[in-house]
Amino acid sequence: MAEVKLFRTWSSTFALRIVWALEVKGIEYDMIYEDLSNKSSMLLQYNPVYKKVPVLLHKGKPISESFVILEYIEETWTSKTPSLLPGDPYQRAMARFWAKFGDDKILPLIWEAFIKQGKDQEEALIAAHENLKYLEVELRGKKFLGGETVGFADLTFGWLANLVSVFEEVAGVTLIDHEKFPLLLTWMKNFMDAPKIRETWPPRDKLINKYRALRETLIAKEPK
Ligand SMILES: N[C@@H](CCC(=O)N[C@@H](CS)C(=O)NCC(=O)O)C(=O)O
Repeated sequence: MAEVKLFRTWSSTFALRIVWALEVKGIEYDMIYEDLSNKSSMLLQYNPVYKKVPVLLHKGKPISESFVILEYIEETWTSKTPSLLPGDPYQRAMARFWAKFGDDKILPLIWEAFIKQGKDQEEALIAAHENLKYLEVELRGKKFLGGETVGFADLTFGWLANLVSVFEEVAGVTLIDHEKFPLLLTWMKNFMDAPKIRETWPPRDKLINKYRALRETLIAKEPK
């Protein structure tokens, strides 16, 4: 039995955070692909609280929630480089702060802007842009949020680098404007070009089909 197993789906960006961390650090692992419409008894056993992917199984012990798993990887494989978190406690706190900010204040708004139409979509976009401005400022003078190499916060924002253009194509709107967010756009490119990132993304046409179907379903359910 492999020492490390990752329960994921083909498209979960939360699970991709863990794929990237394991890949950039060169930690060997097996992947177990879940079908979330028919969750395996193993997933339910290992993550009874949330019943979600990702779950990392290390020496038979399960860990869930992507931020928690990233920290576990960092603390367990201490000799594996690059470090995801900096040595300085304040900088570590900042990396965690930006990661949490992304999941609390950016991800839900970009999602809303993707699945809504008309006024609701416009409002979500305005709110998303207000928050993205903080990220734009944070990226001044930096290649990655983690400095010269991809770090904890970069991995948690990784979904932006690829999914934004998928969402833009499906919804037919510009989510991230090149003029307003030049540093963020450069970060997206740097992230995609970083070792192990591009090749681990699911195929674009498959993502387009998945998110097109999902958006159509969600819009059809909206009250008219
Ligand atoms: N906060 C969780 C979110 C994980 C999550 O939402 N996973 C989704 C797939 S992208 C899932 O497993 N959903 C199954 C469900 O909600 O039943 C994390 O960071 O790991």
